[in-house]
Amino acid sequence: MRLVSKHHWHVLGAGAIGCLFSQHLASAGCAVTLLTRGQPQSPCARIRIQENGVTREAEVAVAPGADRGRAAQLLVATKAPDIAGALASIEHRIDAETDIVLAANGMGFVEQLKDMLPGKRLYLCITTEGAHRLAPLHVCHAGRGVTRLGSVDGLAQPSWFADWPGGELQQCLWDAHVDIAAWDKLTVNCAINPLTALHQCRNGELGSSPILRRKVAVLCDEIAEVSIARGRSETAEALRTRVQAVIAATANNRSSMLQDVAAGRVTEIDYITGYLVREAKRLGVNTPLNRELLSEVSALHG
Ligand code: KPL
Repeated sequence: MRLVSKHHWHVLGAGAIGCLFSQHLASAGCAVTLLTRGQPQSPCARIRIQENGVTREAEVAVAPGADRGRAAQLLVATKAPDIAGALASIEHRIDAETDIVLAANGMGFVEQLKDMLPGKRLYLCITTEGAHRLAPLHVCHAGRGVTRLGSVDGLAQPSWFADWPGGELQQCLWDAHVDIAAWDKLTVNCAINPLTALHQCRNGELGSSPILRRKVAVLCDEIAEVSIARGRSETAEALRTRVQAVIAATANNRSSMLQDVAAGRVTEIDYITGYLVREAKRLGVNTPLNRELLSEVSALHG
């Protein structure tokens, strides 16, 4: 049986990951409040998570972000380009004791937030749980993964971490080097997401189409060179193997970037390939195919 926690989580972003974690935390005994941009229709809502024909549900509170009331534990599950705006809209709820947990894809937003909210305690949540939205507050939990939480400043594990492991998050751990996990996830996203968005294909096609498989290999060569320049020891061959394993494990997925493009939303390209290309430039590494994909995907929502 899980221990009842007294932590109250405020959540920004009711997409697939926001709903998945909100339902999980509510089932663990936490109070959960979804913060909305406008006035919600009702002060509470039911989140439904579907997995292999079984539905898990949880009742959560819903409140306008603009209302008063401090957020002690704040989970930010918006897309990377929306984080700064979402946090600015609820700045009045954030104080010196607020712990901000960022669960977006990509990198580069931590630096932005350090300027915007100096001295605030920031944490990353790097997850490979597979989830997509079926309808508002209704999510398909399509694949189990690993969730790593850690402080961007190397702070010790906080008491609220106890809310996370267990239940449906079977592999959830505290990671003192979560920045490495973030980079490793970014490298996989760089190799998969832009190609699937441009070729409008499921992840599996990057393994089955010889032309796309070749492009993935070239991307991995470039990405591994940047990783090595940053001090990571993973070879291009090891990265190719890791990426092909993710492609095989998520063959039926439509990547998050493909879903954004299909829905006409701004993509996270600037925080994924854009971040890699900026790092490559800083370190003097040439990444022509990544640069090409960056400009092609950026042009889709130019
Ligand atoms: O993280 C993903 C994404 O779509 O953003 C992958 C691993 C590529 C799975 O689709």
